[in-house]
Amino acid sequence: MDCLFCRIAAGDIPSTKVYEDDAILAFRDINPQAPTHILVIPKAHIGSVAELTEEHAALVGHIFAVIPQIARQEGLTGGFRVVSNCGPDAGQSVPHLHFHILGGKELSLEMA
Ligand code: DGP
Repeated sequence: MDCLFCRIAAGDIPSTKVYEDDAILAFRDINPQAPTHILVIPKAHIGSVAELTEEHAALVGHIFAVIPQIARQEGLTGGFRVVSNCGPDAGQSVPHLHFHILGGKELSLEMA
């Protein structure tokens, strides 16, 4: 399958990595919406949150154990936001599950 984030996970397309292990990769967003804007992805292809099942519980748990590590590493002491856009109404533009970590400034509370 020709998936942009699968290609980034495979190293075929370069990215600025901030964390990597066997299961997941975190890298800087190419179009940052905040001073710190990182994407966390599973290396295995999952389309979005809409495709998650109990089968993915350990993987999602792992992602959410690593997110605070990344936030600490990035010095986001004032807080941060975790966002996953799911489907067209949410503006998902890359159909591979990803969690945005946004921080480094006071973020707007606007949600829609
Ligand atoms: P979303 O709109 O939630 O699907 O977020 C997709 C994000 O992916 C968007 O913030 C921009 C980012 N992005 C798209 N293409 C690339 C790329 O080639 N490299 C990196 N680092 N980020 C990308």
